[in-house]
Amino acid sequence: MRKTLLAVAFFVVSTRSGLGDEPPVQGPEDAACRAQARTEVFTAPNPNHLSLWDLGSQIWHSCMAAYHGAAPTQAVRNSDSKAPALRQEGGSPQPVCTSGVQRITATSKEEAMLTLYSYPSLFGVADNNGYGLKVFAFLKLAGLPFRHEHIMDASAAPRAQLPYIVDGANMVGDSNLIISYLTHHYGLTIDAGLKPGDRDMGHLVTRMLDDLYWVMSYSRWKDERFWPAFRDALRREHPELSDEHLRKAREFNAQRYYYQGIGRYAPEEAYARGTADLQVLANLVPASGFLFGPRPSSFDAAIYGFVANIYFYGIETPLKEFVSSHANLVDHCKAIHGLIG
Ligand SMILES: N[C@@H](CCC(=O)N[C@@H](CS)C(=O)NCC(=O)O)C(=O)O
Repeated sequence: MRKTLLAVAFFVVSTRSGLGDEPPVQGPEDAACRAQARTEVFTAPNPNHLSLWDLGSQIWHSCMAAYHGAAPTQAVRNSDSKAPALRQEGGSPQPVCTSGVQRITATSKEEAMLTLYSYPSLFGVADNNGYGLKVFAFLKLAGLPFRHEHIMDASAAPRAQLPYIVDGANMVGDSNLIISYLTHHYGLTIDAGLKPGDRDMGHLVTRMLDDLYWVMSYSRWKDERFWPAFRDALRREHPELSDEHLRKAREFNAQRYYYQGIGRYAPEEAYARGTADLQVLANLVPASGFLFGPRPSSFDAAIYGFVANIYFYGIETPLKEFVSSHANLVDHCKAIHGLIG
């Protein structure tokens, strides 16, 4: 019992403050593996019924072993994109850790710098995808210098999804894991003042935005009323996109929506889902300041990632109509936009 409490305390303390009584972080691998253990400990298979502490330690140890025992990896250029692809010598692409951080070797000084790989900009926002814009805003708000590479081919990314970062020898995918990695790796204090309840609420808001993503994406690619305006904006700002490219992307998205489920909703049903999420945001975001006070946290970056991708678009979807008619959401969006501009 005492052990379980200690284990929970370890994860709670370390997740809450990034400091607590945890021993000092011993390097990037240690930071990354701690982040991985925290992320996975509540969901990892546990056939031997280990305590949270032991399970967390096991995840940490196998992550560290993967770093130290794995064959050397090297980054190679993907001929179709500017993104580095991961290749393990003598074999097919293979991540060192199944989630969290992968180890690569930067091939140039440029690649050694923290680099965000994400989708292209649109309508004046730095990434037309909410997840990538979240990370972009986070990096700006946290004041970390980085390079931004806009790409469209996600095949080189961990899990083949954008965004991802390359930071020296580390490659991390998934917007939330990226934020967690950067916070621990660089000792960032952007969320240091948050209370435990703020972090829980922030987590729920983040997951709700993951759901809003689908409705937002549906409004662009699937709803026949808005697709032409979205297509034309993409073509205008990114003339390199061919008709064939767009046709394939639309087809691919239609499949994703179908299997995720949103594709089986009639437009008005889908927007009812999206505006219900936005209503919760409108209830939570204060009339001035940020979600948890006068200074923005990583959760404000997450809100911005999705709301800016609705508000700044010259496409009058029901989602945009909702945001535009809520002054607190508009002011929040403009405030973050101003801070990171
Ligand atoms: N959980 C991920 C989600 C990222 C995501 O859904 N990325 C999509 C955006 S469209 C993607 O890159 N999809 C490419 C594909 O599935 O091929 C995060 O938070 O970063």
